[in-house]
Amino acid sequence: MSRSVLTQDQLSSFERDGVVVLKNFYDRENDILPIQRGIYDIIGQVMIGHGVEDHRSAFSPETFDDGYQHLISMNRAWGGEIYDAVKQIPAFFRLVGHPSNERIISELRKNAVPGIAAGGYGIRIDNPREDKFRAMWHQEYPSQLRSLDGVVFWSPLVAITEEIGPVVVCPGSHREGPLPVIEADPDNSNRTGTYLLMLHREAELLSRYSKIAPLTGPGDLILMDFLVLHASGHNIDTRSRWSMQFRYFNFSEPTGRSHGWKGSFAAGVDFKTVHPELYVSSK
Ligand SMILES: O=C(O)CCC(=O)C(=O)O
Ligand SMILES: [Fe+2]
Repeated sequence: MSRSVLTQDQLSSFERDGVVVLKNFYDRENDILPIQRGIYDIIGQVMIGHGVEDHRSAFSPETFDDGYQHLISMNRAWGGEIYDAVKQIPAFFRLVGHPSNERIISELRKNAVPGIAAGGYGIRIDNPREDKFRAMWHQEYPSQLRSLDGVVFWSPLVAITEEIGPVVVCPGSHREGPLPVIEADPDNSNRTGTYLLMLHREAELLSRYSKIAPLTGPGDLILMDFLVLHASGHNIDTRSRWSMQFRYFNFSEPTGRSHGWKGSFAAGVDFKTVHPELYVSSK
């Protein structure tokens, strides 16, 4: 039999905590650097597109996002253009489809038939002190669906410090099973779709768990169970926090199979039509 990707320790941590951090999992030179270069090139193209002079130094993996803060200070919508563009970088697709990712699912989920969640991959750009797109406390399942036992792959492109705002996770909370959600009042929020979902009885739930906020860097990988509670940190740095996420699921998990592996908001589906029992109306 070929060697496992995950150690026995990592497997049992994931089972116990619903989260595990794999240091230096991807190859910085071959897997990560081409993605950073792709972002650098796209920032250059957006500059050309909007007639902004490019005074950047040559590409380096440490400063691949140079010029981005300047662009969004001129026009925040150009940041949205970059956000939509960078998830189409071929090297990013190669990382999403990296053979080790599929192996991870097979090792974590017995008899899995692995799938990549369509529309469930992208590169977050969390800008300093911007709240609109910050993820509130959530389980992944309602906003992704596909299968109950999916796994979030989370891997940064910059050094994740306390200031830039690591993702925060409640180890062990996946054992709650799927939890009901409510929707924040859209009239009193600038959020839409999945960003409106909030856990029902959030404070009481969170009071029962400790929190971890792992400091990671390019090449590291955090795996999160689709049911573990997690939230975005607050970026109080001056640089944007660039991080990649994609989701694998399991075609052989009965709940997902019974709804035909439907996707959620990103697939144009309102999750409460699939799981009305997980929705608590606040009206
Ligand atoms: O990176 C973040 O701030 C949130 C990440 C998250 O919720 C996810 O990757 O599923
Ligand atoms: Fe999430």
